Amino acid sequence: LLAATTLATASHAQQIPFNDIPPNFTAPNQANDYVRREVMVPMRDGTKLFTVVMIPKGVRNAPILLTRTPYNAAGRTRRIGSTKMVSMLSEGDEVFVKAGYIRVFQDIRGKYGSEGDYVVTRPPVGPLNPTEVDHTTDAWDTIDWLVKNTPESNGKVGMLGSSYEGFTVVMALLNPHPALKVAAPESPMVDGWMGDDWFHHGAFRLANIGWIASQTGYKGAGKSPPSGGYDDYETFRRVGSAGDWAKQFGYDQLPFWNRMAAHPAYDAFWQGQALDKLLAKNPSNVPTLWEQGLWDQEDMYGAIHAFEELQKTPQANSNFLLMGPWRHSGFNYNGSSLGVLNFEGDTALQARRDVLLPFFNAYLKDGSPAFTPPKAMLYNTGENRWDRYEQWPLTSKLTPIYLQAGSSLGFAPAGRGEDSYVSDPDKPVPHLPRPVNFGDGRWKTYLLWDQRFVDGRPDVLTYSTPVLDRPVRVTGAPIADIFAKTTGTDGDFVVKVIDVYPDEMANTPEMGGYQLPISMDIFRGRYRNSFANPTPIPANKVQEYKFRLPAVNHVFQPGHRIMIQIQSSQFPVYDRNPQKYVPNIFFAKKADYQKATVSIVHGGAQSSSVMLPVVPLDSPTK
Ligand code: PG9
Repeated sequence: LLAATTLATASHAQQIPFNDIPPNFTAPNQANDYVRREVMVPMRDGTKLFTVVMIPKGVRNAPILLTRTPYNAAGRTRRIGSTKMVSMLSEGDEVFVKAGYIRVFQDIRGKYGSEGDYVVTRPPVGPLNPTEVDHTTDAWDTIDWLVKNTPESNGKVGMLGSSYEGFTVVMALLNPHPALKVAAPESPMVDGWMGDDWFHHGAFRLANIGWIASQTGYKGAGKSPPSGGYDDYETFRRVGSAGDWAKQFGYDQLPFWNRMAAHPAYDAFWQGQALDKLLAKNPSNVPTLWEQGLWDQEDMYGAIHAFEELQKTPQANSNFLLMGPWRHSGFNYNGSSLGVLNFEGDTALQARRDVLLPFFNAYLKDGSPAFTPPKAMLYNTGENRWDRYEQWPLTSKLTPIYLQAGSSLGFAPAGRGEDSYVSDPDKPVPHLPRPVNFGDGRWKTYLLWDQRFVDGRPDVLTYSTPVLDRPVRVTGAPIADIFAKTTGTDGDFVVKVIDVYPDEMANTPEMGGYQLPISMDIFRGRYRNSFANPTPIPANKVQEYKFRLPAVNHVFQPGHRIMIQIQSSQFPVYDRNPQKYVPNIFFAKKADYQKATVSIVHGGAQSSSVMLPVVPLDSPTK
């Protein structure tokens, strides 16, 4: 008490401030190993785009690596505040930083620091874009400005980026600036209706609806409105259709939502911005590495379809495919594992270091050796190693594996039969074990989740081979060919190709019997005859539903089984089909949703199957 009194008396007497915050505090300015320039780059229409140029200190004649982003250039160039450029940029950029590249990120028009109007995946100038500017012209103008205003550069530019950032790369390729020497669209958004982000074969992806509010409700960082509950399975089920959800949360104030909801079918709105087709009509000479993950839960369609379209053009030789055992954008992070799977090292770093970097160096860094990637480099998810192919696809011949009676599966059709289930929109099949929250961390791995959580549900049909006594190798895109009837007048079909692990796995006991999906997708039945012109399904009449499944590069090992699962909902990642034909499912009424008895036909002339790209075990791989 005496000491405290003394202290208080002394401070009062001497008026020493009793305060721990000095008038100012500045950390000594440590030398950065980079120069950071933030510039507003003028576009041809006068709009200025916020651009961050990160230059390794002292560099000369350096190549430029450009990414045009809707996700905040300032943030994309400040991973952690640091004096080190390698720490300021993302993990995926490390190989380029170490190679002395200049790294540029730019906010696209209308977002974050850039001027102008924002339009979601702004279509090319034309019927869908009445202005004089798009991401083709903005990329052209940006590259032109960069090579004229970056004295440290050698005037050569490469573009790369994932997802939406991959979309802007593809747009640049529609009319590339002469200084654009090489490109890598990674999991790019290429066709939002067919298989990237918004729909898969016409089934709408509720998983992404929140993005519309957070991305188009605000110029800068946005947020989705609270959904009122943790279990998105329950909140979406209770609200009703996607249109009901949008109305409840105000999305009808958002032009992109209204535009998309007005185009549920694959009409001119979607066809007019299918970049795989547009690029193939006007293929560039820019060497391009098309990359995506084998379990890419967001943009599973764009890279491989653009690559395959370009294979049919005179520019085939300058296009290459890279598919690793990755989730969406996993190429830019540590690729040593994914969910329960462990791979042969950091597969993403291997691909960035041994393929992407030498490929870019060959066209951007003066004096670098020539480098040609494999025509198609895919991770072999059944033998845990990289396969390098000099042709793609390996085979155009597909081998049907037929559904058979007794939940069997085999390479020979069996006697005619059918298996039925009641599909109830009020009890849709979940895409993950409930509760399902899109932000619960499982979004990245739902495509490889053990499917035993739905196996055994009365509304999920499971067919499997006996235990294999020899390996079966599949490389390419399977095709689901399902013959079915329904008591409804619309309906969805989900088909999964699954590798069933042996019951006993001594090294990893918990993997015993694991049902690993290697390919799955959904098809909205109203589009069975035409994506552009949907028609009701004639009730109780067998119809054929034939659709491509995501590409695989896998070996079903001896001791494993091949399994096919079929169901008529996958919720809430996809919206529910009312199973009664309505003009626009976005605006289906609660009363439209009805149970339907679905019968899958096997054997005989209408024998349901999945046509597998079976290739010889010793198929050529470098
Ligand atoms: N392709 C991703 C995405 C787009 C739109 C909605 C949700 C996801 C992405 O750019 O992250």
